[in-house]
Amino acid sequence: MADASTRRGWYTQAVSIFDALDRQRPLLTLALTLALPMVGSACVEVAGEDEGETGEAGEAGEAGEAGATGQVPCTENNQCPDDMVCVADGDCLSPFGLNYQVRVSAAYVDFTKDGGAAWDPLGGDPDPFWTLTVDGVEVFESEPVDNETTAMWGGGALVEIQSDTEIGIRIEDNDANFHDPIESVTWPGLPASILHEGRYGGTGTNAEYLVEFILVD
Ligand SMILES: [Ca+2]
Ligand SMILES: [Ca+2]
Repeated sequence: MADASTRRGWYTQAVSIFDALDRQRPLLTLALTLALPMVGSACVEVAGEDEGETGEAGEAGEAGEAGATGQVPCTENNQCPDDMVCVADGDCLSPFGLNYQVRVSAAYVDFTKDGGAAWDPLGGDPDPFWTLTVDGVEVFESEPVDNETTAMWGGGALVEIQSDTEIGIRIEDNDANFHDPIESVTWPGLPASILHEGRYGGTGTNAEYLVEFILVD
């Protein structure tokens, strides 16, 4: 079909295309360099899927865990095992025997009491405040937030929490005579996982609320 001169023609054309590519090599190199991060991450994902079934990939995972226990300095709790916290010098430690700023940071109270009655005798929204007890002793009472179903607080109390420290939280509607209970929770000893998370989200019949445990060390 094609005689020798036509083949030579193709050859010459091919050579000139390669020459052109060669001249553009710096540009191609630049383009590849820019594309590499994307290509790289795609490769990692594919490799993970492929090697996930092999034993060796599993061992690599264990090595990562070992690093998180202390060899690699941590900067936040979620770099530590689920029952540990990250302290200021970068070590993952037991969460107990350390100081925490404890507070209810938010409460979202229902518009009425459980059963449908208004929070106040003459109607009106609740006036939430919260108290903290440690081993049965009240150590902190927040300011009330007047006539709001959504309340937020800063501050709180500094508490050294041991594994058997009893922590109690009570959220109430501030009233002249009798404070209507909103929600309460008591831990005979806080689970390490809550201190690791640094927070506890509660849901009751009258409100949802968030308790924070902020490590201070
Ligand atoms: Ca009330
Ligand atoms: Ca009120």
